[in-house]
Amino acid sequence: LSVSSDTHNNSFLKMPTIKFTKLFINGNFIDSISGRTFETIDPRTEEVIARVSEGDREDIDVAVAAAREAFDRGPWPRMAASERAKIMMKWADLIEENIEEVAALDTMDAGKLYYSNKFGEIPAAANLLRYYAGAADKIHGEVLKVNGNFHAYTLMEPIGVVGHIIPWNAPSHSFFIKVSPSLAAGCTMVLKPAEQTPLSALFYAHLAKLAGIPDGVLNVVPGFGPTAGAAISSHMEIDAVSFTGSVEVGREVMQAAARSNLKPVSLELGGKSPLIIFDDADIDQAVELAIMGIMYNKGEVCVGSSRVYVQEGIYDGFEKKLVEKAKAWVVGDPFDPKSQQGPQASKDQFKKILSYIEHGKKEGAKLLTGGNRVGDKGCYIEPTVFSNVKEDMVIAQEEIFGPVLALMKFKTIEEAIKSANNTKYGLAAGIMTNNLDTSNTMSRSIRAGIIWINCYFVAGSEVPFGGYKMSGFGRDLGMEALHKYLQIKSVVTPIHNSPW
Ligand code: TXE
Repeated sequence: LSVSSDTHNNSFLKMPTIKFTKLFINGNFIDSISGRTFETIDPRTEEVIARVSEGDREDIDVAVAAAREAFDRGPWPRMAASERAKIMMKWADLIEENIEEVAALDTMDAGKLYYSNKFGEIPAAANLLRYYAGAADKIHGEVLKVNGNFHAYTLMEPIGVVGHIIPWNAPSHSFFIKVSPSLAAGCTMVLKPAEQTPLSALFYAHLAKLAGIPDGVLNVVPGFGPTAGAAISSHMEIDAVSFTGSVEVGREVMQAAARSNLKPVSLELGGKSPLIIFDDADIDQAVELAIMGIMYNKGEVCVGSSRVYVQEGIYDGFEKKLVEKAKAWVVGDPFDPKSQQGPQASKDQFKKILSYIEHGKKEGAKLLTGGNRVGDKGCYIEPTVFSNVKEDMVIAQEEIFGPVLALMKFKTIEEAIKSANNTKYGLAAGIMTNNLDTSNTMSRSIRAGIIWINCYFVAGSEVPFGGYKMSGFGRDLGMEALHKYLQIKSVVTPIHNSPW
């Protein structure tokens, strides 16, 4: 393990002042009705960055009323789709003009690498706006020929007021994954960022106003899950909910939706994704992908390759190189360009990961490297690799959401398929082989929403993303995501004197 020498020395960057800490409702930044605020903490130092207004049920009511008004009577759903697109494009440009500030906010709030925010996640988030802006004026129904002297057509209408509940591991990307397609569809919305990472969402709200998004269309209400979050999923005036987070809360969101107005729900939940490396794979490339697959964003990635299966012929060589690579992985201040891994996003997540590591040791897995906290300040954890992991161990079954890799060996393709599917989750999987038959068989046999062959993490606005099994249902990204925010209306009418 390498520790960056510049840990906590941010002299090379100017920290942004925090400008937006209030609820954004109906185009204004306002205090919460209760007047309460909560702290958002910097996981590099465990110090308070800012106090943020705490939205609760009554603030969600006000935000929903604004979104309802903007949907029922406002210009957004009625505007020419190309006009909506223009405003979305302008918003995307403003994000890029302010990229350093917003990248720094996510680094301070979530411990994410600054340069990865600046050159990766946030440009990708801006491009989501552009992708869906391009789709806005291509949303249309069909004309249908029916029996008798009738014809029918379908209209694709926006579903209405949408509730978005998002997590803390990718605050910018998850914000735009939800907001962009729903805006393009003509919906209005209330979004609750995670309580750990409210800052970039509020900054984006400010930019939305500058871009010309009409008041009431986008409302951002920071707050806690059981209060503000639950108020969204149970609200009678919210027409659909899109959620990304844990399985436990996904279940609660679905129950609340069922008990209230039966609003449709889409859930993007966790994963325990396998990376399966066959004997014919290039070992160096495989090691590279295995490390990136789990250590990227300190393992706080729903598609992280937390289970790595290696075929027996190359296992020993792979294990040796993997451990060398994990030991050389640089943990340090996420503002430092030399750092490859910053702190976990919160103290709770940090503790959860360390307790899984202890569990792994007790279960009898062999700790090859890592396993400890780095330093005595901040939420830093060593890149950790376990071998001798058995399929039924907790560390092979539960989502750890940290830099912890479980390494396993397999002999045959049948065994690899069985192991890959031996989980309640089904979000992603990676396969490394040069054999076409092997990759075809594997990609069809694994029950997961995305399969990467000889690559990992490669995604884009265009590629639908979501889970099988308990990783949830519904798809974010791609044209597929638009359908979560649209309803089909069929219209049937007589047609007289039709020649055919
Ligand atoms: O998630 P929660 P947590 C997994 C990951 C992580 C674990 C716990 O394994 O370690 O979940 O993280 C809001 N009604 N993922 O506890 O609680 C909450 O305020 C409505 C995977 O942070 O699910 C936040 O905005 N909303 C994942 C959001 O739900 C509620 C990303 C997610 O928080 C609520 C994050 C309620 N009753 C965690 N309770 C992924 N799929 O990428 C909480 N929330």
